[in-house]
Amino acid sequence: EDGYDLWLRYRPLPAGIQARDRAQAAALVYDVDRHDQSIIKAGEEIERALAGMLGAQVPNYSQSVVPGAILLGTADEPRIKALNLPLGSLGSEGYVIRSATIDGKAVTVIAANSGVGVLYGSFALIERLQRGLPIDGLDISAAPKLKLRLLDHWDNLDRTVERGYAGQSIWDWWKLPDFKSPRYTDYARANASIGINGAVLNNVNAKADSLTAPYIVKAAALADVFRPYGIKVYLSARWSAPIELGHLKTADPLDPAVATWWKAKADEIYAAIPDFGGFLVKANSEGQPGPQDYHRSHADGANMLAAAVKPHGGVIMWRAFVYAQENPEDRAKQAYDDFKALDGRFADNVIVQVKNGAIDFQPREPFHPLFGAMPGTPLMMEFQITKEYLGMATHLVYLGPLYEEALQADTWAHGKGSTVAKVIDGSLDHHALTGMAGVANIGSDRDWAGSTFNQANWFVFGRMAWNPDASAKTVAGEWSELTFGPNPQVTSTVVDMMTTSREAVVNYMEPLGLAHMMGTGHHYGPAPWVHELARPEWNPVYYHKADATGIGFDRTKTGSNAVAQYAPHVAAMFADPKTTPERNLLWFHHVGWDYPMASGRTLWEELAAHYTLGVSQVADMHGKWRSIQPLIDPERYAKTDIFLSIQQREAQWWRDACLAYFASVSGRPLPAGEAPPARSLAEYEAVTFPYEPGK
Ligand code: BDP
Repeated sequence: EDGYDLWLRYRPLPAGIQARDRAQAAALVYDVDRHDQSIIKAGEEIERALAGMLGAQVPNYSQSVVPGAILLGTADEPRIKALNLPLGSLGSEGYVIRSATIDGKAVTVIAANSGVGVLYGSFALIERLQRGLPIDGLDISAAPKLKLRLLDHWDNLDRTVERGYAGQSIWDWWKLPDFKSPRYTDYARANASIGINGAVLNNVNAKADSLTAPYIVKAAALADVFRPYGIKVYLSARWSAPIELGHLKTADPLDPAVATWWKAKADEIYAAIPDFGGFLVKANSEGQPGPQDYHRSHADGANMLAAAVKPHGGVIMWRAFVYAQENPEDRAKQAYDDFKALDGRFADNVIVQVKNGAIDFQPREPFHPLFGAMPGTPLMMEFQITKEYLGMATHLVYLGPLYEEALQADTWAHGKGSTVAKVIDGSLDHHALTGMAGVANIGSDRDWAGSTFNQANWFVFGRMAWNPDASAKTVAGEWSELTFGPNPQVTSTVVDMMTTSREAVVNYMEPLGLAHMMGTGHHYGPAPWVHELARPEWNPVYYHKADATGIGFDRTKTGSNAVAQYAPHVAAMFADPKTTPERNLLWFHHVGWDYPMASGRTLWEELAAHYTLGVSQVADMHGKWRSIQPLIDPERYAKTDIFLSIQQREAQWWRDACLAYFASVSGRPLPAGEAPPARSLAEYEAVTFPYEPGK
């Protein structure tokens, strides 16, 4: 088994369960004359699942209901209408699954207000079957809490993928629009099965070419494949496209010719893709052009584009990931500094896309201070699914706990309980436009994401975009059952590994609030020593500020005062090292090497202990994986086993290199009992990766 089937494996169920389920899955009934493409896809998926799991080719009826039928339909389907199901509050994407009786026959009804809702309900029923759960006596209703549930592909037109570690881009632009790889359909199935309803096709560091006629036709071909699965396409828009493509002299958002150019461009796209989702924009960040080049604000820029897509129902997702100007004092403050004052000034079809933390997708960051600080503006969450800073494809790191930690963080914007989840689901400040984006980890690799466990990150992202209050641990269990089969020993072992893995990577890379100590460019290995790059905030030494006296970034009022960007309760907590959670200590404070920690150890001892613990946590994960070898198929077992060996070696490398470096800057010996690094600091500093993936 090579992982291609993801969590939609549909392998045969045990004989006893097959016998039980066959009675409840005896036929499929839906009205084909309605030509609802999503319901037709739902029917196809159920047929495929039943054939695989039950070995049953179920008959397919349009009209008659038979005992044990699965009936699919929308609210206006006469037999469904007669059941008076509680569909009213479930919106256009929610669904009901109900065990019911129609004409005296026991059936399972999957009903929704749209075909896509029926498709989501069908995947939910299939999931129950896959996990060996009974499908009688059902009364389930579900609806997504967020409106936009999107994958952001950082895919370039030459098929390289920025920060992608799973091969080339899944989009074969060269062969599109004619050849639509079957992989596109399987991509859509997988996404629909976890409720993802949009894909931004191209890199945020965008080329204007994506907006030219030939590429619009290619994007339209993908949109046609995705449409029945409820997935809209979006494009990253290059701010300077009016100059590059339209030969205008300016891209000033307040210049009428610029607005006219974008309006015509939007009209052209919508003519080819009537349900085009809209644009994602990275502006005035890392060298990208933007409205500030013309002394206009991010709101001026976003609103001009918003007007272009508004007549077609499109949205603008405007990124708050900005660090364009020289801001040597504290990079973590810039997004707030640029955006806070714009609160309430964005058009109603603009949503500001904010990364989970204020710096950049690190193994651990405190929640971004913009969450809760812009009540008059819808904010969407941006997570990274691809593991740019967490060991790329090979390290086993389940991101569910990272997502959960960010979503459950309390902003205190309106007092206790003002979680980030409530900010982004719109409930805190009453916004209808809501969303979550994940930077995709998908590529042309046979197993899509580069490793079996990376698939779990795609999966949990979908689950949390559907419900930001979902539990990472519960989702890990569901994913394990779908991926390895519902064997309790496998599930408990795999869930253990997954729930430890995020803390392990924090420990062996950046414990106690450290950040951005990865090597230049590749962001893979340790390089806390780097100090010579042109801009101060490109250097790891800028982030950890270790010297002979201590370590950490002072973000209190004696330093950058970034703590003041949080609501008063949170600001007060982070302002004092005694009330700052130790996991965030060095993010907010510069403390002495002998600073006393809760454990009774000094900071230096604690830091070393965390690094060493991280290495042993990886060894534990590896041991756990080996303990279930007989229960896992050989191909997927072996790949994970080898990857865990790589991770073990590299966790050790991270520990050794960082401790060697911190011992040298602090002028201290390693704490008693800590094993010395395997190599000299100079040897670690000499490691380079000229051809790393993901560039
Ligand atoms: C950084 C990545 C860079 C992206 C940037 C972004 O290193 O490749 O372009 O994020 O989010 O973390 O725009």
